[in-house]
Amino acid sequence: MLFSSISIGDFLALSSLEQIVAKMRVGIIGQGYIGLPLALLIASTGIEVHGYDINKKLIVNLLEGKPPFEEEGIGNLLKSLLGKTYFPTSDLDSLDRLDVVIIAVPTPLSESSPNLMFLRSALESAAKVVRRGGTIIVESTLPPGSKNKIVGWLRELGMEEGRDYYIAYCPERAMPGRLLEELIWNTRIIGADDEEAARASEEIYKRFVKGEIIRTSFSVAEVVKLVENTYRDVNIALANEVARACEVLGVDYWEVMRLANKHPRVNLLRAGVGVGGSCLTKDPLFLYLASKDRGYEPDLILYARRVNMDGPVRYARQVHRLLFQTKNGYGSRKIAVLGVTYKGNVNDTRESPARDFIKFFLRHGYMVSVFDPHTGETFGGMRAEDPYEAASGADCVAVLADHWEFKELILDKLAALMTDPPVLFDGRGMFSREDVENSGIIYVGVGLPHLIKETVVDAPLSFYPLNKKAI
Ligand code: SAJ
Repeated sequence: MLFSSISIGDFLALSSLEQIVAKMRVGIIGQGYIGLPLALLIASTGIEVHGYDINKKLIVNLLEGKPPFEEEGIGNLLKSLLGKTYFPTSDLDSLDRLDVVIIAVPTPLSESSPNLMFLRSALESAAKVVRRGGTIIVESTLPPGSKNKIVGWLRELGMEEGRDYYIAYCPERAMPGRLLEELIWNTRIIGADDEEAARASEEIYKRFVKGEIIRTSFSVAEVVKLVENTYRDVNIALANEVARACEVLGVDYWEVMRLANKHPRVNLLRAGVGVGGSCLTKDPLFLYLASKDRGYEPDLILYARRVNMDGPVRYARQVHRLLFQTKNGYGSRKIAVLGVTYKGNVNDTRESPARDFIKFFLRHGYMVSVFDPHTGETFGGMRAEDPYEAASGADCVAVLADHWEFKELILDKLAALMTDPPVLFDGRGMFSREDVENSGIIYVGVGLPHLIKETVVDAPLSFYPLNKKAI
């Protein structure tokens, strides 16, 4: 029987399958960006959910009703379910005989290969707490061909697939900033090679997923997950390449994008200073590396990654050259960076392009002041309390994340605070040229015509006379 931890007595006492499912006990290993929202959504359907994480501080905060990140709806859901159906814990020994254990831990890329260390240790934990014949569901992103590895690791612990446990791969596909909404509404892929694993997974997801639920094999699900982010990364790289072409052609990419997208089969994405986040920066490489290992090198994927990775240093160097040109070498050597998260309206700074952009300027003796309304991270720059404090005395304000708050910037006020002539670098195509130029600011940025004269292409990186006060 599917949920054999329920006794016959319980079974008879329950009047409907609904209640049987509600009696299930689920454990989720990893209470981060995916594990926590997922745990709360499942708990909101009446199922008992144990959210396990090795990070004790995170669990202490969750027990106090404090989520570790900013995401709409999570705080309220946590407060309403805590201690009722949702139980955070860092004590694995307090858990046992769970019907389903879901794994949502990071699978990063370390030194050009997928690092499955956290996954392996999560599987070892899952093996201890799943009931015999229960199901382990992996939500973490996997490189293709992971199932054999997983089954092999569990075999080393004396567990046989189909006897001691069943396994499914149901990759998460939700975007930070819209996690709850996307976990509910996106199509959910269930990758399982046997009926038991597919059925147990479906029982869980169908309780809160309002999108389609589609079954496929474990290995197809692995590639589907990777190809989604590869598709996005390659398309952003195309936007970035076209934007760079526009810059040297003296044409505005944003107008090109708007007009080209009037074509019914064209959808150019937004160009930007770089691509960050924990997913697009590694998933395409998982796909590339797995294919390369088996004899085919999908070079387009690698090239797109390279284009998206070059952005921060490429644009930092351009800003430096422009300042060399516009300030005749006598600027304040201070840059203000607004927005350091990997994208707008989130507080996540993982793999953010802002990091390399800021490091470039720090390395070359600039003072970098940073303001971000969503995070205290500065990547080594000096934290400012508001955008005007950051801009005060700066040669250039660089906007790197498209937070809504930056739409409200008072450009005249910024201009008055900066060295002359003030420069705004728009890394996300956020502002209107007219508004910026009407405030007397030199407007440069991704996809905007180059203003750098050929003669300053080789602007020395340590050109400015060192201004000790500014450093
Ligand atoms: N970006 C651009 N131009 C665009 C869109 C995004 O430069 O037009 C940049 C963003 O600024 C950011 C990066 O790309 O730096 C990634 O942002 P994102 O919003 O495209 O994606 P993520 O990483 O937040 O979430 C992605 C999503 N994948 C797809 O949309 C295909 C999400 O659905 C996945 O679940 C998630 O990765 C994941 O966990 O894999």
